[in-house]
Amino acid sequence: MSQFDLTEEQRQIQEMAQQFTADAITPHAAEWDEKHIFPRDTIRSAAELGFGSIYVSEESGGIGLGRLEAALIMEAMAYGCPSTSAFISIHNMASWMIDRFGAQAVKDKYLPSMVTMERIGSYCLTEPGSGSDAAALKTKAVKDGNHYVVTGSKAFISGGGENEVYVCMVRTGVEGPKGISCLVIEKDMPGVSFGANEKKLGWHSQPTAQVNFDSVRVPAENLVGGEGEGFRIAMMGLDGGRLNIGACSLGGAQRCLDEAIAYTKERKQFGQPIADFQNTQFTLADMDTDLQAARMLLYAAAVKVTENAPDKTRFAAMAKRLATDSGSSIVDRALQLHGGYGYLQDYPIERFWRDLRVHSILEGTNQVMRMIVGRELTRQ
Ligand code: FAD
Ligand code: 2MC
Repeated sequence: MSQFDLTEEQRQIQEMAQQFTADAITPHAAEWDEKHIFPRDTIRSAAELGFGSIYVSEESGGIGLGRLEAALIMEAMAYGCPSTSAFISIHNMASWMIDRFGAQAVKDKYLPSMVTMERIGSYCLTEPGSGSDAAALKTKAVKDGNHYVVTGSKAFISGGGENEVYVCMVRTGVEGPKGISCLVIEKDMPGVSFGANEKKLGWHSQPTAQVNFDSVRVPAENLVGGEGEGFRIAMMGLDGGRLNIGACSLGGAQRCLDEAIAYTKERKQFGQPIADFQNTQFTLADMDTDLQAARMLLYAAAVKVTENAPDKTRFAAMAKRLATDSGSSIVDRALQLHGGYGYLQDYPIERFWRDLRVHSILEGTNQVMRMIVGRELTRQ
């Protein structure tokens, strides 16, 4: 085995995720997209394989794997449906934050049902007035005896209205990142309400909605980490989340590359398969090169996050930026190679084109990724 190969165990994990995707995701993904079906049963089956708690520790009931293994699983599931894979990634991020930073009481309360995905977790950072400038968030949590009283709104929440558990970044102190804490809020707590399901370009297999808190009384034991630690916890969650979003772009791009190879070998124009034109071969060659390069960087970044390397955040940001930009560009080229048919729902390309577009925006826009990298490179 060379230094750059996956281990035997990693290959087995990858193959298991590929098999699950072929059986349970790929045959249904177009229908989920078209009819906006949220596939809760399939998501639960993914959890039976441990995919709801990939890097939750074994002590807490998770499967305790590293971030490269998580990326392999997300990439494999995204080959069938990037939207569903990314949804499961967000749940993993929220669960990990509770496991890694929560006291035993909050872990005991939420993790057993989150590991099985009987209860699904959302990650709530963005607000109507604060997206990229996440540390400007305003949702307030005021201590009142053994409770926090929470008031405010979270925007664009994946799983909003469907999920049971909301891992929320709230303000308990001063302005800026140091006044932010992380609090677990339940769907059914009095004062929690949801906006309408947003109408989106893609990601149709999962809901996105605003989450509103009107004087919600949350037990103080639901605090994850200490007061004022929420921003750092949120950012550490995103180091892994960004890898997974990048991996979802890789999986989607690989699928579209495979579809493009098959299609261009089949489709004939000017009396020959379009795969025989040099333009087609050069396009396919560049698509594969871009995909492999992005994959290598992402796998390297994943190992750095697992090992808590000092440059892990920069690498996760670079990998997310490259994998999501390359992924969308690869899918766009696959669509072009399909000609007019690529634009039709009869072929899967247009769904991947729509689903991958948002990966350059969420979990930090690709401009924010460049900001993270650039700041670190020029730090004194
Ligand atoms: P803005 O921050 O207003 O940015 C607008 C533009 O300005 C962007 O191009 C941005 O790159 C650019 N910009 C901003 N600041 C700078 C700067 N300093 N330098 C250069 N350019 C800059 N959030 C959650 O918390 N949880 C979720 O589950 C979640 N799910 C989502 C699901 C979907 C489908 C979508 C679309 C979003 C989701 N989000 C979620 C929110 C997402 O993280 C934000 O949309 C994203 O972080 C960008 O914030 P914004 O939309 O407010 O854009
Ligand atoms: N790990 C650990 N600590 C971190 C960290 C990380 N990855 N990133 C920042 N911190 C710490 C940082 O060290 C600092 O602490 P200290 O003051 O003790 O040194 C503190 O957090 C504040 O950091 P910054 O000074 O860098 O904070 P700033 O306000 O400048 O913002 C920025 C940083 C722009 C990177 C952050 O606001 C950001 O990531 N914005 C994008 C928001 C985002 O990604 N949203 C995604 C929402 S989730 C989603 O979309 C889903 C689909 C789920």
